[in-house]
Amino acid sequence: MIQRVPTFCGKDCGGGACPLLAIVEDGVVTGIERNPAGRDLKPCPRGYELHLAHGAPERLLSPMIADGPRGSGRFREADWDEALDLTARRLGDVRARLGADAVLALGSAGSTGALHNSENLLARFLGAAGGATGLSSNYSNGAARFVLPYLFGSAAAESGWDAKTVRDSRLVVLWGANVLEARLGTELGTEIAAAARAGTPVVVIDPRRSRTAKALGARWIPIRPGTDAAMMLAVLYALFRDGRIDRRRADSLSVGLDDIERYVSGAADGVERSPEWAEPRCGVSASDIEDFARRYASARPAMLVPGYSIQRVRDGEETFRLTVALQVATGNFGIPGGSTGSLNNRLPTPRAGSLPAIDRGSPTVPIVRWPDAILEGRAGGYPSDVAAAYVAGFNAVNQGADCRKSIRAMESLEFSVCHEMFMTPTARYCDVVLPVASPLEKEDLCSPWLGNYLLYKPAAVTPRGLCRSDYDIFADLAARLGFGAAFSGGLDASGWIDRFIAESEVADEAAFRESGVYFGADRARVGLARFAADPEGHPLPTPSGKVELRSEAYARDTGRQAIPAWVDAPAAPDLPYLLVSPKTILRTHSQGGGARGGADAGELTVSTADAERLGVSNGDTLSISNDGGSIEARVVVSDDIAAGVVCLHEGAWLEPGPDGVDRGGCANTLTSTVGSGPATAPVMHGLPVRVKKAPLALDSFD
Ligand SMILES: Nc1nc2c(c(=O)[nH]1)N[C@H]1C(S)=C(S)[C@@H](COP(=O)(O)OP(=O)(O)OC[C@H]3O[C@@H](n4cnc5c(=O)[nH]c(N)nc54)[C@H](O)[C@@H]3O)O[C@H]1N2
Ligand SMILES: Nc1nc2c(c(=O)[nH]1)N[C@H]1C(S)=C(S)[C@@H](COP(=O)(O)OP(=O)(O)OC[C@H]3O[C@@H](n4cnc5c(=O)[nH]c(N)nc54)[C@H](O)[C@@H]3O)O[C@H]1N2
Ligand SMILES: [Mo]
Repeated sequence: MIQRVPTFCGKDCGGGACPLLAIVEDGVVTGIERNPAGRDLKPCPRGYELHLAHGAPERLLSPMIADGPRGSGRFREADWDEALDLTARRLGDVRARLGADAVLALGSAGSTGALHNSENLLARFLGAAGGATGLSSNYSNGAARFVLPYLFGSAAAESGWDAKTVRDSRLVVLWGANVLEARLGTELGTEIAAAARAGTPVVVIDPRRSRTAKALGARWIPIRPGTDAAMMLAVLYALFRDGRIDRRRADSLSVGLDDIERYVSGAADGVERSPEWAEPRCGVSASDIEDFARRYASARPAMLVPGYSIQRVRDGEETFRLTVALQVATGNFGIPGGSTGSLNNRLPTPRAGSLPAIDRGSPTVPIVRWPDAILEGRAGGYPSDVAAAYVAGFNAVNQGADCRKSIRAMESLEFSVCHEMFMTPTARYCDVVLPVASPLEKEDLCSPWLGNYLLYKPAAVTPRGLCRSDYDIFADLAARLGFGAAFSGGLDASGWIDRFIAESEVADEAAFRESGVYFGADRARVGLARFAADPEGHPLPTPSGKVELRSEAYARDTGRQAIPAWVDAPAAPDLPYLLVSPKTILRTHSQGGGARGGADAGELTVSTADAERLGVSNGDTLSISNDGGSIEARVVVSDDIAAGVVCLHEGAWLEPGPDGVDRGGCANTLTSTVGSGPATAPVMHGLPVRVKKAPLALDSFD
């Protein structure tokens, strides 16, 4: 018998909330289709492959206990009783001797449903236990989320806009946003593609001629990574100089434009931040900057879509403050077809119940510093001395910065446990690995990153092997540790889902469960539109009541300038190339980065000019290195990347050889845990590196 069951992947992939149907034949998922109830919402290739990861031969099907040194990959299978008793005993022991804060909660992007959210469940479990050391911020948009409250106050949560408003745009600027590949919500790419087909011009500012740029026939402005703030200042310079800013309007919405004008014009310090000033910094010619400024100012409305990439760089905080300055200065703020702040503050999704947090006021460390917090503890200024880690839904060693430091941190722990579907580079360093259910094995609800809808899925099939959901694992462990009821609230997983739906705005529950999709009324909302229409009548909750392009609070808290500014990077003549490590359409982060799906793993894209300079062609091996480590990767020569920039897609699995050189192509071999600026957010683009033809490895003769 063939059934079609509504489902979604629940991955933190920018889509994640794509309406799918699982085709179930005799208890086996044989394929994935688009769910027609999702109307215009288009799933991506990763959604259509959901059953492949679920059914993969490499999937962990039983609890595993380390049976060799950490990292050796030697494990033995165990049953749940043994694995959970061991985990309860070791965690209980660390907590009893050293206190609750000695356990570090390492949760990230694993799964993101309303209930089966690995990060939230981990936090709730450790909260119910009495606390732990947690992580603050995230890898995605740490710098953006840090600065937006200074700009908008608590209304930061209402900035953003719905994808349907792209229809009102006369120009779309994708500034470091590769929306057809690195999705920012399920709808945005589709809407931008439809607008482009209908004739709306699209400009892509990106070191790479991305898939999106190519597919949309966009005008491509190649830029040196990490230098967007310099170009943005030069665009503002040109707008001020040419009198293209409606000052009365802009001043009614914001404070600080006068200071920004003094800064860019040179009145403040004698340095003009002109297009000629920006050219050598960002690699975009002064005439291209002038041309862009003219186009952006004369198309109204124009939508500037800031990708998260432009803030995952050194001083990424400033870039995001400048995108808002541009939106305000050009009169595009808070209007349909324009853009308002950032997409990472999604507008409200339809009301539904959610899992209550258990907050013990526990200490946190910035996520990018998790290895430092383990290695240095209180002596290094961190809030606790960590002796154990609980990892759920996080390939921390691979996806966090500085793999070598991460490995040292994992090796130094007394005990570590993780919930995983696969034996990832992180799982290899854990003492206990617990096999989790796949997205097709769990009932859940979810809401999207961007958009006004909810999805529901029943479990399509029962779990493979001994796999269990994170919820069930935590509930069992909590019971063994004596706080079962505090964790579960007396409900099992389906009890919680019933409650979430009962608390939702969905009127016809049966129809929702049947179709798997519920749409909110308005899908073309514009964040902060009421404020933009009547700034005096609906002031923002900021000191001035307006958008704070100049923020005294920011200056006070961070020691930086009150207005967004540019500081040149320290010179690094021995590291002449800049590395970017963007997302690929093939993967969600590192999922499928190992034995499965990592087709591009270990490939380094270099420009034709650089390939000539380096004397390499397709298939040759290049070594990419800095003080943090070294990678050897296969060359792919391309005309779609700026000279001086090299690209390794993020998510490939680390494969360090005995010489310490990574041959898996994991970009985080080269990233650092220092962080961006005041937000201490990750820096994963624009990393200075050296690139050389690799010496012929002896083992290539094996
Ligand atoms: N397929 C896929 N989509 C995803 C994800 C995934 O794993 N796979 N992950 C999701 C998640 S969690 C997140 S946080 C978002 C992240 O979304 P983003 O951060 O926007 O994604 P990236 O791929 O890092 O970068 C997007 C584009 O910016 C370019 N770029 C890199 N550095 C710079 C720079 O300094 N300046 C400019 N102008 N451009 C630059 C890259 O070449 C790339 O084409 O993506 C989401 N979407
Ligand atoms: N160099 C570089 N590094 C980056 C980035 C970059 O642009 N460049 N991007 C960063 C960004 S934006 C992000 S969000 C992070 C993401 O990094 P991570 O949060 O590590 O995300 P994933 O690699 O998807 O790993 C999630 C893990 O959860 C597992 N998993 C899947 N489903 C479940 C489940 O239901 N329960 C549990 N317990 N586990 C599950 C998967 O098998 C996978 O190993 O990476 C960051 N790292
Ligand atoms: Mo992310």
